[in-house]
Amino acid sequence: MIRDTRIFELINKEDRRQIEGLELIASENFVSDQVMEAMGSCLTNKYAEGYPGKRYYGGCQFIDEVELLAIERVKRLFNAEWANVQPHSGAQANAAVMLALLKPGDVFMGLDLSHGGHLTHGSHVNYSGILYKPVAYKVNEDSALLDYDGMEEMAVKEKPRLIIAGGSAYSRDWDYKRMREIADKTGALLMADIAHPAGFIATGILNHPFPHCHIVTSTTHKTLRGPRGGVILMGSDFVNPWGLKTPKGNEKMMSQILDSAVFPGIQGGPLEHVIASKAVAFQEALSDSYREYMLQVKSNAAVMAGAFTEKGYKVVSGGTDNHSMLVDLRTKVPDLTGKVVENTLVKADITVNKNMAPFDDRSPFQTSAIRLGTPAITTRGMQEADMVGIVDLIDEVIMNISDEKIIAGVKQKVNEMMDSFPRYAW
Ligand code: DSN
Repeated sequence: MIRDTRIFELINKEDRRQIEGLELIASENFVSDQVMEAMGSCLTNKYAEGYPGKRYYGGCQFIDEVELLAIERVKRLFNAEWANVQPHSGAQANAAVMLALLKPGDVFMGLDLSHGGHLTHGSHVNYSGILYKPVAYKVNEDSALLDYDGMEEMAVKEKPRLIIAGGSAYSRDWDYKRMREIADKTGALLMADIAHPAGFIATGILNHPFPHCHIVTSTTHKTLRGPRGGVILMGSDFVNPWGLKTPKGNEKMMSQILDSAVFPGIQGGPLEHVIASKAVAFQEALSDSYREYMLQVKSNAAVMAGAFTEKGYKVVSGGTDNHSMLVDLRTKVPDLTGKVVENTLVKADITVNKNMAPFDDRSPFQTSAIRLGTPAITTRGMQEADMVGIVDLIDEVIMNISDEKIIAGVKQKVNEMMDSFPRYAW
């Protein structure tokens, strides 16, 4: 066989980029060797359409055990009564829930994308906004905190079938209890998309969506530190009190309706190598050391947000409860866009992403803010004192945005610093 040198050359380059750089994208992390090993295993060769014990292919005896282990572990991790570990991603998990709960044209509510929501929570360019009728609740203009009163008013008026809690750029905790009250008052179902704070929820550091949310979706690769993928979970609401039906018209348990929505509803064969890798990550997340890691992620983020504030930047909502923060550039450097800052930081081997600030006057392609997070650098062993140095380096780049010499100097400092923090040190 001819070795595909080109692809492996590119993989090696990406490997170096990850090792030498400062990874501050809030949704990224570094998996353990065993998570990686399971993902790169022979399980990728196996077709297993269906569910354990009910497959459309022979030879699934070991695959079944793997999937059952993943289900059992994730249920334990989140105190769930039911789980589906097959969604290929968080977007797929959300698509399956919507297919199960909504009919085309049904109204649902999610957090406005430009206020920290997610594409799959009703963006007009996403299936969620194309097939269904989204209405978006927002954050308060002054505090940048969720406006629960506004959400309630909107729910009473719009009568959504589904309300989604969760987002991609909201650094505060969620009041699931209040949202369930709103959902109950207006006859809606409540789903939490915990893709970002999943690790905090699993370890009891932030509010738990159960028993308040009917359904929970998550990715497995952000704070949870597993392979790229998604899950759907349910607490004790799986008995289908709403009379929802499968596409064949059968009224079944919610768990059966959601299973059918994942397969055959929106997916074919599950990625069993990824499911095995998820199982490994869930086991790791059940350990005491993972809880210590999550506490360090939170503490690092708080110190980083404080350091940005010290330097005269506006941190949206004044800080963070979780692993992420939005830095609004308009107070300190009003002429610089998130796009320019993101691109310039890349030259210094510092990776962040441009992000809209709530009530942003710039487009999503330019933006007035950058989003940063601490999960990946905490996995590399960085602590509070390192956060102050990182903010100094970011500020040096931003304040010298056109000075290639200074930016090259920062890159060298970043590379030297990261040399002391091995990627797989744990
Ligand atoms: N969840 C998004 C992020 O936070 O980066 C990607 O979909």
